[in-house]
Amino acid sequence: MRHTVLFYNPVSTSKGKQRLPLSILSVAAVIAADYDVEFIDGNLVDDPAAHIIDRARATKAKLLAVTVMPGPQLRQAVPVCKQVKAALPDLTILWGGYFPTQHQDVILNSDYVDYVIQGQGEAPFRTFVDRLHSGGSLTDIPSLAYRNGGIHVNPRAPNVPMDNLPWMPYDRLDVSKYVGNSYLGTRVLNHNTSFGCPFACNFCAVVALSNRRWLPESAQRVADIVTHMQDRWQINGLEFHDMDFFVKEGRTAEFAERITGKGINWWGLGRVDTLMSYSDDTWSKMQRSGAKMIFMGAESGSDETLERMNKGGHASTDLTLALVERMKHYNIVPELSFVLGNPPDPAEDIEQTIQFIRKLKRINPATELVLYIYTPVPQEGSILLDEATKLGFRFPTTLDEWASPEWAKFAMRRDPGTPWFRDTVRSRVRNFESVINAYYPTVTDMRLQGQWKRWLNLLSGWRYRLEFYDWPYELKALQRLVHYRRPETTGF
Ligand code: B12
Ligand code: SF4
Repeated sequence: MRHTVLFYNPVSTSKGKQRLPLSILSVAAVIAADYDVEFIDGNLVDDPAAHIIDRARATKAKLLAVTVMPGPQLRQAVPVCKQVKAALPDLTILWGGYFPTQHQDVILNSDYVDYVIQGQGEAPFRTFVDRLHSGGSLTDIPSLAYRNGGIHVNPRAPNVPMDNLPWMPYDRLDVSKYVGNSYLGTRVLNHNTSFGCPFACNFCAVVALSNRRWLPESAQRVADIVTHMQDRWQINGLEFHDMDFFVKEGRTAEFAERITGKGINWWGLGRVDTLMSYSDDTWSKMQRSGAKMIFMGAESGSDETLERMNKGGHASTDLTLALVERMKHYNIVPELSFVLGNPPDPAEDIEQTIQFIRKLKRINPATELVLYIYTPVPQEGSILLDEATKLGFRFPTTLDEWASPEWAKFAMRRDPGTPWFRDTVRSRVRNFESVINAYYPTVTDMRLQGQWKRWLNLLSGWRYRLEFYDWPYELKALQRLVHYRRPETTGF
């Protein structure tokens, strides 16, 4: 008899913008040949707890596997898992993903999550599922954290190369519900082609997950999957959700060659220094293959701050300026994220970055901006976290606290309420953002066309020139009127 395993992806985005839930699909992939797998997506159903309870009763499932990012996903996961556990105390609840990898203790101190798997999930998940259904010790599984008297955290399992893992089980969910419409095209899907990142920036949650390892799918396999997506769902746009798609130039160039001519526009995340080291030939191949926009962490307008962030590699502000200039020639839009308001002097940090962003926009006005506010992540040896701790910062000690609106805001990195971050500093960032986005309206907002762009640009011109950003109520009102979409509302 085949057992059923249930998977739950808590809500992560606004209605209509849902993406393929890659986190649960990738762990489901390794058991799909031997178990029935069912997905409940909080982005598609209004009452996920009721669905889970229904499906668990109908299928007699023994396991609910949940992926959890901090923020709104965590906010939904907490009450839903509580409700499910109260209704079905024998259903084992297992959490994996970014939040459980960083905060296992607070999770296991609750009485409704039974186990946590940390880091790359596939191999430990397979062992866990087999033992849960066929018997065997659950406590000596690598990467597992569990309660038994106290909280135990097992050493991590060795990472598995991506090409040794099965394709995601696309036939087990309705993929057509995830085909979206964006700047990239009218039929857009998403895929993940690698695990990890070789760097260790000390504000970044990826470090705890992958500990500086990067494991890629081969260019051939990526191209095969993309071709399958086009044959099966007629995609003309693709988002790559890797932490760093571009680590190996050879892989990027080969992939680009393989998909050239298919009419697929694509987007991915990378590093400024890596991309700057690519040859002109690779850039031309990327352009020909449909690369439209690349997301990169520029992080700061100060080299000293980049150093303190442990950005590593050859990261520098000069390199960022050179790259945005270079990308103009290939008609590929740079989408740059910044981490502002770093302790100990957030106001000074913000001013330096504002000046730097003005320079960037002068060089390449098409540059998209994503402005985050610094929030600490648990990381050993992080100078930023040490400074934050000295200034009174503490992580929540219960899941209920994590699920509160204040801590959800913290996770969204726009209005975090950290002890060093004052209201005046927050307004400075948001006012600057309103003015610069009005002065250089984004190309990714498909609703913001011709006339509106001109109006926003005209109205904001005097402010931008005089560097006067305070009280931009007229711009905010107009932006609301035309539903201005900040790039980071896509979540990266
Ligand atoms: C796609 C994505 C999104 C999507 C939604 C994803 C979804 N699940 O529906 C969108 C765009 C909506 C989004 C939104 C946000 N995101 Co986001 N997102 C990502 C991104 C780019 C990829 C995640 C992904 O799918 N990866 C591919 C899968 C296969 O990998 P994975 O999730 O790591 O899964 C592996 C393991 O983690 C583990 N695993 C994961 N889940 C499970 C579950 C079980 C049961 C098991 C056993 C194992 C397991 O096994 C998997 C396979 O090895 C990551 C960065 C990155 N590249 O990882 C950021 C990232 C996860 N997001 C992040 C953030 C901050 C956000 C936002 C808060 C941003 C914002 N300011 O608005 C929002 C809020 C989300 C919410 N509502 O809670 C941060 C998390 C930071 C942190 N402190 O942990 C990340 C790491 C980006 C970053 N570098 O800062 N995001
Ligand atoms: S910020 Fe980017 S480069 Fe730095 S560790 Fe995170 S994913 Fe890697």
